[in-house]
Amino acid sequence: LENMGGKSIGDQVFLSPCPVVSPLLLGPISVQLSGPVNLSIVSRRNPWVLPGGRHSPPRCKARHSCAVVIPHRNREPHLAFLLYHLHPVLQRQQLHYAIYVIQQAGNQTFNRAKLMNVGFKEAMRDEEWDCIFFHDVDLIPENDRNLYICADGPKHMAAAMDKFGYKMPYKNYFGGVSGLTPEQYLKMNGFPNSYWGWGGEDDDIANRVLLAGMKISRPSIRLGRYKMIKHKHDAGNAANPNRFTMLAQTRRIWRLEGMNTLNYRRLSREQQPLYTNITVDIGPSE
Ligand code: GDU
Repeated sequence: LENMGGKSIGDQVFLSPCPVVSPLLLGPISVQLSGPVNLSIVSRRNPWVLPGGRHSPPRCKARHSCAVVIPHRNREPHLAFLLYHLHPVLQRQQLHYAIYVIQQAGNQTFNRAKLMNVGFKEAMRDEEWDCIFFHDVDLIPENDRNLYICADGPKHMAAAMDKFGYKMPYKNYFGGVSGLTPEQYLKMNGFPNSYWGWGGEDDDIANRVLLAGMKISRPSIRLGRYKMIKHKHDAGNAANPNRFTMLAQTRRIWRLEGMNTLNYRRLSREQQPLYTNITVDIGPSE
C-alpha cells in the first residue's frame, strides 16, 4: 500500500496527492478517424471507468476534479469516437472526473448553449466540481498536455482546430471546447438560453465573459489542438437568422437571461457505462 502512495488507518485508505505534473502524459496523440469504434470497444479499453462515466486515479488523490458536459442529439458515432479518446486523456491527466451527455429530446431546433446550462445544473447536483467543461461531440483532443483543469479566466481549450488550419479563426473565438469554474460560470450568468439553431451562441458566451469583467484564458496553439470529425449540417440545426441582431443585445441582456432564467424538464437520467445520460425537454424555441 505504501508503494501505491497510500496509508491505511483502520478500514480507510488515505491516498497521497497525485504529482503536480502527471507522469502518464504522452503529449501529441495521433487521432485516426477511420475504422470502427463503438461503445463496447470503448468500455473494454476503459475497464476502470465506473457507471455514469466516472473515474478517479487509483493510486493517488486527484488534485483537480472536472465534469465534462456534451450537448448531443443524433450523433452517436461521434460520441463513441470522442469517448474513445477522451476517457484515456482524462485518466492520464489523473483527474477525478465524470462525463455527462445532455440529450435534447424531440425534433425541435437544436439549442447547444441551453443544453450546456442544463449540463452545468445537472452536474453540480452530483458534486461541487472544480471545473466544468463544455465539449462539442465532434472535437477530439490531439495533445494530452492540454489539461482539463480550469484557469484564472474562463478557458477556451480548442485554440487550434484543424478546420481552421490549427489557429484561431478570430480573436475572441470561444467555440468547440471550453472550461469554467462554477464561480466564473455564475459570474457571467451562465450561457444564453435563447440561441436556437446553428451559430452566434459561442460569440455571445465570449461577450458574456468580457462583460462580466473576466479574461479568456487559452492554451498555446501547440497544445490546444483538436481534430473535428467531418459532418454535414444536422437536420434541426439550421443557421440561426437572428444571431447578429441577438449578439448586438448581449450587453443589455446577459444579466437578465441565462442561468437565472433556465427552465427545462428532465425526462430521464441514467448511469450508462461510459457516461451519465440526461434527456431533457428544453421546450420549443420562442
Ligand atoms: N449537436 C448535436 N446534434 C445536432 C446539432 C449539434 O449533437 O443535431 C451538438 C454537437 O455536440 C456538436 C455541437 O452541437 O458538436 C455543435 O454543432 P455543429 O457540430 O453542427 O456545429 P459546428 O461543427 O459548425 O460547430 C461550431 C463550433 C461550435 C458552435 C457552432 C455554432 O465548433 O462550438 O459554436 O459552430 O453553433
